[in-house]
Amino acid sequence: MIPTMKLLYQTHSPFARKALVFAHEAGLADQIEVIHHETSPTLRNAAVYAENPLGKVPVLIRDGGLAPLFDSDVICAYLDTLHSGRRLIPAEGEVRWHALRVQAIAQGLADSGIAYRWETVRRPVELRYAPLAEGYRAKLEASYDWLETHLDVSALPHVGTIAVATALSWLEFRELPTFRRRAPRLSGWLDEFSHRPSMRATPLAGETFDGR
Ligand SMILES: N[C@@H](CCC(=O)N[C@@H](CS)C(=O)NCC(=O)O)C(=O)O
Repeated sequence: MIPTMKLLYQTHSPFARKALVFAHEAGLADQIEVIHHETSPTLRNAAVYAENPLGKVPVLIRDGGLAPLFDSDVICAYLDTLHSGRRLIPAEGEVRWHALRVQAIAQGLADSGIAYRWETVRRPVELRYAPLAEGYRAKLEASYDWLETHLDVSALPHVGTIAVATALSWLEFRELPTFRRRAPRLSGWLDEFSHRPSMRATPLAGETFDGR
């Protein structure tokens, strides 16, 4: 199939991978050309800014002059309208609110992990603020505990579990505070989920460039 969409992507972005795993799970991956971009708030990527004023990936570029879509939540919601299979974002009922709440936790995990990395490795040493790093560590750990209790580990994949799997695997890839010891049920679920073809097709790789 000739791709009709382009995904501005990054091989080490949890958010970009979430959108691409979602596309695989929805059976749409062959309609998407994936284009790697490096992004950082300290190193402007003009091609990404041209499509998204936040300068962030992922961005979905659609054929026919339709507006580019961002962020990963919006891209997933759009992709879910393009296939005739089981909805990956449940349309109604408590399952919908559960999936969206789990997605929100996953977004927060990735955001907190990025913030933690700024305070521990990305900023110049003299600008790092340890109490802020500890504050983000607390958010990560509380979210691991929440997922250990609340994640529907036996459910079929949905936007929330896709987002959690891509966030957790990125946190582990970057060697951020671990969930393994405090959340064994979550760990077992992630190991299982990571065998899915959608996860195997989208390995994490690469370093962040902040321009220094
Ligand atoms: N809420 C956005 C977050 C996207 C995001 O933070 N992407 C990172 C890569 S992991 C980025 O491009 N950052 C560049 C920047 O902050 O300027 C989403 O879900 O897509």
